[in-house]
Amino acid sequence: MDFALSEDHQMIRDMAREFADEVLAPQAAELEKTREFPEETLKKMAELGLLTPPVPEEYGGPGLDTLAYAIIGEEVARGCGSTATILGAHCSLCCMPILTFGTDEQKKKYLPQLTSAEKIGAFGLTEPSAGSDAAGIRTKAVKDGDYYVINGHKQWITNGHYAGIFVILANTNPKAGLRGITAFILDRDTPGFSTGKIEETMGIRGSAQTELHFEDVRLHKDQILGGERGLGRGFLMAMRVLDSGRIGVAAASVGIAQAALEAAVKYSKEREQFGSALKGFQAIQFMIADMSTELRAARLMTHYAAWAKDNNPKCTLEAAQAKLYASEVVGRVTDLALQIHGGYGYTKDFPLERYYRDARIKRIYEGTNEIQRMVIAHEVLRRVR
Ligand code: COS
Repeated sequence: MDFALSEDHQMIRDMAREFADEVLAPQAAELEKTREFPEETLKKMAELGLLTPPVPEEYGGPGLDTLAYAIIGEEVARGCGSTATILGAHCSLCCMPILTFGTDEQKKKYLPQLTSAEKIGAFGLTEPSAGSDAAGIRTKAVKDGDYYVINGHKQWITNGHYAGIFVILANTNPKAGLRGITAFILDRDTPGFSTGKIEETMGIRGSAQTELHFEDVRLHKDQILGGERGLGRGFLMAMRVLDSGRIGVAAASVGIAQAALEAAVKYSKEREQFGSALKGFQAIQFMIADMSTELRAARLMTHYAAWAKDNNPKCTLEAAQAKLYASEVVGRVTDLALQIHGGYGYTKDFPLERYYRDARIKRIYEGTNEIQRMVIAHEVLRRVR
């Protein structure tokens, strides 16, 4: 068993790290202050292959494996938590369903626009009545000849305000339960489609979560993800998409935790109290020891889940465990790093309070940690005899 990253993976990490240090970290505080969408940054990321790592070259992506995507996700989040959230919604939740389930025509039409950042992607599942209960979707798609007429609302949709391409879920057959849910691809300029207010969130404020509204939106049957064979398969597609998306959440958690640990170590060497640098106090050393140990475990679990995704047909258990653990670790690590900074950590003069706020969403989105525990228990009870 070799735990070392391959030369290729190291090169990818170094390139992503340099980009995060030079471009993302310096603008992270300003990005959440202005809440201006970082269009230029995303274009640069697209040029470097950082925006859609797993999309094959034939569609304009770099065609990397899931481990490379996790490494990139970590480095991006280490620089800027908001940009990592934008990346996850664009790549994991919009590109990946199109790549995994789309017809050849859909892939050829939509993926090049997404890999080049000509258009940004979003994923519309969550509704007032459907969050943890993903099958509770009320947005309806009623067949009318070759078209489906869509009415309903979505909420908390990351990138929704700026995206040009959406993968959305709607109910095509309410009597069929979760087998009546269908995924569609929607172009932003489709008549009847609009977006609502941007949420005032606690963290990841450089990204935007928005409402989506559908009023008699007519989508041709060719817009069903996967074509007519995709009819009624939307719930299962969403579950698969979320499985791999959760590896991205784990990676971003590791990235924010890494940034917090580095800041705490640096500060502990600079700050003096009682005539000595903080790093000399055992109370501080124990905090650093715990942060570093948990961070290593979270990174290993994330890399393992990425490996599982590339090597097994199903990575539900590995992804849920990585997401659950890494998102809890980033909560503890940012809390301790802030504590080491004392009052300074509580101010906007240091990035700690932003790391702390950005970390909190990780236990909530792409499936709350309570849902992860349900998924994990279900898989363990199924697998262990
Ligand atoms: N991969 C493939 N199939 C899956 C799956 C997965 N990860 N998870 C569930 N399924 C299948 C099940 O095998 C089952 O199929 P059968 O009916 O053939 O047995 C079907 O889907 C229904 O599964 P289940 O009965 O477990 O569905 P539930 O409605 O009870 O809910 C959970 C399942 C809770 C796991 C699901 O609703 C979920 O993940 N919710 C969280 C959604 C979420 O992350 N929301 C955040 C917003 S999206 S960014």
